[in-house]
Amino acid sequence: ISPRYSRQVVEERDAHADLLADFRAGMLEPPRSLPPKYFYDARGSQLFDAICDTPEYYPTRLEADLLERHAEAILEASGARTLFELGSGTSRKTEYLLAALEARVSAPHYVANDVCGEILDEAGARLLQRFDQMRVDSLCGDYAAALTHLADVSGAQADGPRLFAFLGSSLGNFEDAEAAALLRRIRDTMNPEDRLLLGLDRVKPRPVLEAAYNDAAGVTAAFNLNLLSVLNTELGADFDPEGFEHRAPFVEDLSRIEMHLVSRRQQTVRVSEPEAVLEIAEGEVIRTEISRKFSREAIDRLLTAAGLEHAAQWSAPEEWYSLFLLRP
Ligand code: AVJ
Repeated sequence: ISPRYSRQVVEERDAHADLLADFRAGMLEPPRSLPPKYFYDARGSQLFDAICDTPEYYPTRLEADLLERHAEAILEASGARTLFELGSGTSRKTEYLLAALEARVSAPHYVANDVCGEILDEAGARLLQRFDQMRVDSLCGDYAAALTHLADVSGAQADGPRLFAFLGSSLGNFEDAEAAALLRRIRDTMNPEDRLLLGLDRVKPRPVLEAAYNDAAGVTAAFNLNLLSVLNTELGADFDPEGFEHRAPFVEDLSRIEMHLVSRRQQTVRVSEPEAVLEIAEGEVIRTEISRKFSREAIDRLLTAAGLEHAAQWSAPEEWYSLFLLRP
């Protein structure tokens, strides 16, 4: 689009090989599940963006509000010259941080990462228009691939200090051990003067949580069911989206929303790659996502496990959502 923009594919293995392996591991027999990163093809990314605009999905608005109010303080506290964001999506909320970055440095640099190339290019074009000195590099791939890439180039490129951003409570997609490993991985990629801005959704009353994942307009249901279209396209499967129902209970013991696709009937699904026939019973659940809601104790445990230390914190009223600025 411009000499100020680049996009690279950083996937270590190709995304298709990852999906094959995850499908084999999680889908061949009950209890069935898949990691949520496969939601985000072009349509899934658009649907997620539409979720953020539903009246029920509060996390985006609470986080955007915190970023709008505190972007300058965040940049000030981090001293950053570069912003590196994991799972950047449309980068809409990120614009608050980028505006504050642009006000501080003359040639700001934004490194965006997402699994969806289309959304990266769209965001890149929009950002170059708004910020006329900014350089934008897009890394298309999952978190691990982006971090590996960053570790490889960081020595050469004296771009620091950098602010790493991991927003939207995307960390909530991971169980404790995986989440701690991912944070540790981020920490290991950081230089001592770098900072991490981590956005986490917090525990709150069940009706608020459950409404956020089951909006009245059915956007979240469409997002969840779109996973079946991804599987049909990528694996040559014949899932019938009409055969499944969206559900999203808050599982209090585990302090997380679980997204489920529940089979409406006994059904047979054929898959060409890997070649498989799935016999799915009526009422059987495919777990497509976990979205953890973090208590203060859970956060402190994770940060300790990852070796990250608190530098500053900003929270929404009643601690419904928090931003943590962390040092390695
Ligand atoms: C982007 C993973 C943070 O878990 O709230 C929104 C995804 N799923 N509605 C979340 C999502 C259903 C979202 N994250």
